[in-house]
Amino acid sequence: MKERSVDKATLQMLEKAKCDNVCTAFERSDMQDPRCGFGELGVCCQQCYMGPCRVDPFGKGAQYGACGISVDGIVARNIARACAVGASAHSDHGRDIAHNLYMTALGKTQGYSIVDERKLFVIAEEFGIDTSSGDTKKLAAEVAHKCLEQFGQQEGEVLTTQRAPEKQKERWRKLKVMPRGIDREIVEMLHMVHVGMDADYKNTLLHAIKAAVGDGWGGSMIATDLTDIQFGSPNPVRSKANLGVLGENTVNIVVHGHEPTLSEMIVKVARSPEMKALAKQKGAEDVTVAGICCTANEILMRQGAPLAGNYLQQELAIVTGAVEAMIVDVQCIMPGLNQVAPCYHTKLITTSKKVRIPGAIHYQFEEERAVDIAKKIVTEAIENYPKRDRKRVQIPAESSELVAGFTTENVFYHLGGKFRPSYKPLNEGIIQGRLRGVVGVVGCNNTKTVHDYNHLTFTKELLKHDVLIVTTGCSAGCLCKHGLLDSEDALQYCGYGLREICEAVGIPPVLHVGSCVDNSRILTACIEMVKEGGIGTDISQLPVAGSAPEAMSHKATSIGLYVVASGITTHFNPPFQVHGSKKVLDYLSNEMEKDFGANFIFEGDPKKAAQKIIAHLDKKREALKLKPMMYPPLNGETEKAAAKKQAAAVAGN
Ligand code: NFS
Repeated sequence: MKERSVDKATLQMLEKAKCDNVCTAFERSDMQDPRCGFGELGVCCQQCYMGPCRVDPFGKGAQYGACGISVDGIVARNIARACAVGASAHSDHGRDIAHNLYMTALGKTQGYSIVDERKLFVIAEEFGIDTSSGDTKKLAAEVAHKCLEQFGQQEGEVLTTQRAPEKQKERWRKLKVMPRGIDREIVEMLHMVHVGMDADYKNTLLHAIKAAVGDGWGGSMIATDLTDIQFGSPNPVRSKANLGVLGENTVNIVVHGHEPTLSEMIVKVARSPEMKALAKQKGAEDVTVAGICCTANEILMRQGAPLAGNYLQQELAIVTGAVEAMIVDVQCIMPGLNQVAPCYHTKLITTSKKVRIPGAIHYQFEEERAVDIAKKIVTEAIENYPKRDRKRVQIPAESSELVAGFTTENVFYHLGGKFRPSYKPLNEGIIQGRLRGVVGVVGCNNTKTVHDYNHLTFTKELLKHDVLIVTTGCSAGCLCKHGLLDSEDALQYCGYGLREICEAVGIPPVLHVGSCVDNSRILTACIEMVKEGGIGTDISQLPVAGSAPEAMSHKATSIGLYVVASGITTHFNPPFQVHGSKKVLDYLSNEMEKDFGANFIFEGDPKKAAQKIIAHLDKKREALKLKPMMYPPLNGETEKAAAKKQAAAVAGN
């Protein structure tokens, strides 16, 4: 049988699914094999009803679509459309958060407050808003309004892009990829991929980048900042991850999706004495609220709520037979949940007007009635508890300890005084050769790779080579589950230099910085590294890189494009459907470096990918004339042998 996952809990639940006669994404994906080769190469065009057209990749048959579009145009347009869809999803999330904050400031929501006033003031000042009144609500309204304006802005530059280092901005202006407004660039992108529009692959790709920059430095950045303001900036917090966090004797509520507005409220309501009492009345010991996908990351970062699993585990959480309700909002929600939930007692509840699933119960979320709706949902889950069929319950034992909750502001906070984080320990570590660099490992799961294998293998390889990891999204979910966010346990995987830094600063070697919109924290952390000095005057000079080793969603396309356009070389796998066009492939994997100082690495083998990223970091170190690495990489030896080698290396230094 095909290898499915490296996660024991996942394998156990896949076995159970088989016994229970439940079909999951793993089997549905198999049923799609063999995949269409034209589609895989990106050479199938469906932009008009003369199509679908496809180009013969072997150069024998048709070389153009019916309208005359070339293969390069087709491949670029497909990527650009995917990017526009992904950027719109992230940015619409940002808009909803801004709307919630605005309504809260006007006193029109139920149960919300403004938690991080300090960040509100910092951002208000950055936006040039007069803060002298000290009136939190007034300032929140102005900040939220300013952010909402960025979506529809027609001219100028998106406000938050101004945070980028000068060189980066100059580059974007020169290439005309500086976004004017967040929505504006997405709409223009969609216009450009209409039949009979842009046929120049490079022009198409550059506009896709413009829309993507509007996402990363606009919509996503706004989502992060305003979520921090409204729900509180995260702080290091201990929790647990994997399906083992579900309770044998507790009411289990799984929240899944992305926007924290409803899930924050569900956590709050579920922890209330009223709901705990109701749970006891129904025979349960307590109520457990655990998350899947990025909702998990949001409530983990701020509330310490446990993470039940990542993208490919959403159906498997239900297969445990122990979930009373799965509540979903937006994005990455498999429609297949409605085939799995009826096999058990689980209630599937949709809450967004943008997401309805046939067969699911729909309780539409409205911020004006947020507490009431959350109470209704939690009550419904608790009342479902007596219907749990004990004979069909099997909860995997797996759950790992972790520390999450890192941000650009707090990661080196205690070293830099109360108001200013200092990136000195990080930059110094890199300069002295203790740390090779920093790599962001992010993104989804994909049935085309063995679940979690790429995230884990890639990350472990980098840790051995003294690379500090920052993580978000379902990648973070994976790394949490496998103990890499445990500040003590994870050190066994680290090279000596990285280990020293982690021990001195008191952080795990893999820093969880949040959900996928929080990739914006990785950008702002890079700004701080540039500001601190000594390792380059532009992000593209820093010894940093990115990777999405199991990418799946169109949001990942947008993320990949804005990260590379920000000067961060990025490994992306499975690759964009790009291999049908040599020119598009060459632009993304080589030429982009001339324009943006970074490029894509499309590599399927996670070990080889890690080696390529290490070579990239070393190239950056060399260009900066940094000292050679202080210690040799950890080479699969035991901890004792490693300690010996470390001592020898220190003695020889
Ligand atoms: Ni990111 Fe989050 Fe996960 Fe992928 Fe989906 S949850 S926004 S898209 S699958 S990491």
